[in-house]
Amino acid sequence: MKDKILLFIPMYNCEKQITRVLDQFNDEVCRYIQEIIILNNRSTDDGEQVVAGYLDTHEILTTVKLLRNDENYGLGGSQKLAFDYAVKNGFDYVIMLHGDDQGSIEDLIPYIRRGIHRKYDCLLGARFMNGSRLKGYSAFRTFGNVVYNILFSLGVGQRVLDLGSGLNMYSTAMLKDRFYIKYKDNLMFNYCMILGSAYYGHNIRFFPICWREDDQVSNVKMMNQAVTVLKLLGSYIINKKKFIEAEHRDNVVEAYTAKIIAEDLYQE
Ligand SMILES: Nc1nc2c(ncn2[C@@H]2O[C@H](COP(=O)(O)OP(=O)(O)O)[C@@H](O)[C@H]2O)c(=O)[nH]1
Ligand SMILES: [Mg+2]
Repeated sequence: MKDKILLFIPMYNCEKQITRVLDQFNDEVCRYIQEIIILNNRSTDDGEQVVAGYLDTHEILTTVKLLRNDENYGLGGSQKLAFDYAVKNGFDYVIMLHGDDQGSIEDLIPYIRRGIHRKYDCLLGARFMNGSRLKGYSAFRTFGNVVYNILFSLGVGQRVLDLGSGLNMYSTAMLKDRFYIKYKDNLMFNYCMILGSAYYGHNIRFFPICWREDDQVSNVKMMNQAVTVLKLLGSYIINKKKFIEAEHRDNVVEAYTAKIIAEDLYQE
């Protein structure tokens, strides 16, 4: 039976890049994806109008919905919202592709075509492994990432090849108990996911991706984040159970909710 796959695009202030991301959904890619949701995390630019205009003028051969978060929940909060949506609507898998056009869905399609996703709890895009292609990343930044991957690998006792790229695929079976709900809502959500997955023994497969930085603006404050991430890893190593049970959010959100702004339903 065909898998039901949701793809979500977290969007925050990337009006310049979002149409390039949507252009990636050609007919071949759409064969594997039942629905795309674009989650506008309350952008302050015109991203939402750009997406609505795109949907009016382009035909994408799958259902596409544009949603607006009721509050800015951060990137992690947006992921939680999308995970809930996937579970609630009976999807088997959920894919995240960042809205600022740094990665390509094409890197994942061959794995889906060959059914490799069914053998793992999650497929995580990796920017720093054999076969990955980086464009516009400084040597310093690459080095820093590789060092962190090594530290995390040592900390969790298994190989970690990326702490959080913008292209991942999860089985909803892994997500349905919402083990991640208390993890950070910001850009550090995926670091927590890696630690959580190691704790629960999820079956992770990293796959090489291409990742580009041309006209994107990263919101990662590198030095600040580097220290926070180390503390996160440290607290996990010191007491894993405590880390897993702890509340990591600065601001506890009761429910992550969004409204539908536009939808294009597709009937096969
Ligand atoms: N920074 C940031 N990005 C968000 C948020 N919500 C969704 N995103 C999206 O998450 C992705 C990653 O953010 P970005 O700042 O580019 O981080 P980086 O590419 O990992 O350095 C982009 O596609 C953003 O559009 C948010 O609240 N803050
Ligand atoms: Mg980015």
